[in-house]
Amino acid sequence: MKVLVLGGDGYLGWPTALHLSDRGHEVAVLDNGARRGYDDELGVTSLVPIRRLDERVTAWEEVSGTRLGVYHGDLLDAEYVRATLAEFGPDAVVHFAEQRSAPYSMLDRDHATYTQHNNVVGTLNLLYGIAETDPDIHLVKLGTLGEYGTPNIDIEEGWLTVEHNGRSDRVLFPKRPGSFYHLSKVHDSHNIEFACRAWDLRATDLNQGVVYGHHTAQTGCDECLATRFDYDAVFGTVLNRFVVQAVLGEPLTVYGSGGQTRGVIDIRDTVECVRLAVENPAARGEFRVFNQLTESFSVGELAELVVDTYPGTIEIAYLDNPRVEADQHHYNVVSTGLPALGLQPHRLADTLITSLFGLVERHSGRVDRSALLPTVQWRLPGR
Ligand code: NAD
Ligand code: USQ
Repeated sequence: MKVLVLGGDGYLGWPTALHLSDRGHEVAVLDNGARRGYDDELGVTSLVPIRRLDERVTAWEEVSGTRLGVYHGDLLDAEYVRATLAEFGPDAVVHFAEQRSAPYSMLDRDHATYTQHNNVVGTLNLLYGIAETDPDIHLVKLGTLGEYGTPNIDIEEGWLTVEHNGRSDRVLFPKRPGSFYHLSKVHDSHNIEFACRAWDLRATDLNQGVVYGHHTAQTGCDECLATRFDYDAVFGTVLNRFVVQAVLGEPLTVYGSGGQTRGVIDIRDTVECVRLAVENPAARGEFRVFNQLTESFSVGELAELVVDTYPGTIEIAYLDNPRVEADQHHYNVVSTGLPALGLQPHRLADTLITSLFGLVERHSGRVDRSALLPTVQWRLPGR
């Protein structure tokens, strides 16, 4: 298949492009470099050094004998999006190309509006581009589990059958997310569902949990193929941060009581889930939703797991929660679609032991300790 990976220079987009290429698909990546720009803006950098996109592509060609297509461009440029789709002619578009940090979106008004504009308008441009060039293209869109929030009922796979006043309907699962970033994903989901209904497009929304890990079978082939690994309080995800804190002997920063529970997934399972979705497309007119997680843990349990597995003494610091989120709640997520397609998950405890501690130890000299503590507050100052 021909697959265009949007956001193909990012943490997940790059390994996914390699995974799909390794499976024999003809792959091109598109990126506007925004993620490298956030590093400059925030004064932080990936723990693991990463190469420029063109260097990565050359390294993959040397390793695999396969050349990826490269498009340097912005989803906010609608004509560019349409022309790229027309030129490359993909069977599937995998869409990772969004601002993906919740704290970044909560920095201030400018960052909230940037996030929603970038994500929602970029996805709208893509929907129009697909509808105008080839409505048969399968859109595989990265959503997020956090779209649902933490409702006091089980979280179904995208849709919910509701009975009300003696009548019944199948509706999109009600959403109550916890940041302007997560809200941008909700808006995307509604826009995509409408485009499937109105224009007969085909789409899969992958509501993914928090990703951890670094190596995949392909990125591990050569250091030039490494993907980024963020540990700072704005872009670092919780488990990756705890591993860095453990190796540096810093206390693990649990926000609040640590009872907040999240679905998580190993990066190797992320790339495999995307492959499964691409190779088993949604039907025309179908808005298909998969909940993409393999295990669930409370933040406190994640911290305890790191304490128990790291060969050294580690403290846990329970910080006042800078976010507005429930830390005692029901959490039971239905996830049957991806296992039904054949997903064989990796387990967290094995990943920690076998790769993450060693990875961080090798690069610990690059850590900026001042970037570890959270500074972004969800509540407005003085309120
Ligand atoms: P990332 O920031 O590392 O990668 C996103 C890439 O998209 C970056 O390279 C960036 O430059 C590019 N991009 C952003 N806006 C663009 C635009 N307008 N035009 C072109 N390119 C643009 O993020 P990631 O961690 O790889 O996440 C990828 C996707 O997966 C995101 O949509 C995110 O919401 C979703 N997701 C991530 C996680 C996680 O834990 N990392 C979990 C669930 C869902
Ligand atoms: N947390 C801590 N300590 C930390 C960092 C985080 O206790 O040092 C807590 C947060 O309060 C939150 C949980 O850990 O309750 C997860 O936080 P996170 O920063 O790892 O993840 P989140 O902000 O939810 O965002 C990440 C990705 C995002 C993706 C999302 C999946 O950055 O792109 O959409 O995970 S989900 O959470 O399922 O929506």
